[in-house]
Amino acid sequence: MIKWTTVLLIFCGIFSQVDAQENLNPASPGFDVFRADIPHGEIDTISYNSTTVGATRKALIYTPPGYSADKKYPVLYLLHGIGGDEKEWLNGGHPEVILDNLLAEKKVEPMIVVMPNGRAMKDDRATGNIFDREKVEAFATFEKDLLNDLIPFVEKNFPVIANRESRAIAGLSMGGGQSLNFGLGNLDKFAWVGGFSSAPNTKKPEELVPDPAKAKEQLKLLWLSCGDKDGLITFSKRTHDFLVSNNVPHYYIVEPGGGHDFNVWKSGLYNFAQLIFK
Ligand code: FER
Repeated sequence: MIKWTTVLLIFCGIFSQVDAQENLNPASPGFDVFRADIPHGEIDTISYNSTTVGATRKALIYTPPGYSADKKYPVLYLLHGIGGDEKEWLNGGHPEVILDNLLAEKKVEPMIVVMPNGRAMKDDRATGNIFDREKVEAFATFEKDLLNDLIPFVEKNFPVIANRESRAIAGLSMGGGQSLNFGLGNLDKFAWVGGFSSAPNTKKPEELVPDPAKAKEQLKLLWLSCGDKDGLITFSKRTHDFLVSNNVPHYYIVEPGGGHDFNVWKSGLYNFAQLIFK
């Protein structure tokens, strides 16, 4: 199963890539299985003061094996979906396993991964009706929390390289929409942008990429992926079509048989992580 998905992924990757960027690496079987024989990173909880929300907010942070305050790291901001919170990636996707494994094979740069809560409101738990208007709006408000509160906190308290080439943003579903909206809307802040199964919160292409020439010049990577059985694929497809028409290089990976689930999101992270910060 994994093998066929991998083979198809590579073909999709090669043929959907506009302009020359490196081809995808196949997902080795076991890419998401914990290995006891390699060094492991750490997951911690951080708390930061959000002037945007007027509250102390929590995020998870992954520091890679060999982490040292004497080194400097790039940072990936990794965002969750509508039913999730800062723990969704950890519980559902185990990014620490995927990244530890990739690092052991020297396939990624050592990086810090920050997993915030993208529902920027006082009660940011995924309880009650997760589709409530104010909860959905809080996913848009998170742009301010991220740019004005969380990123400055991370850059003050961790040994990170604070420039656009060393900042990436990616996410799943609502977090995919946020990543495209915030990443493409703030090209001075992010050079690496990825949306996995991006949700209806994704801005319309003309708003998302108002200046295709500038996006082309500034972006180091733009990644869109989605399962072909995912009802939300129209949001990735329309973005892809616009990018093709406007000559903005990007990956558009359609996963055969893929649903709206962590199989697609883990393989998205696996491939995206290997392309960034290089
Ligand atoms: C919607 C359908 C799906 C929507 C959001 C989602 C805001 C998000 C799904 C997810 O994050 O998994 O109509 O509207």
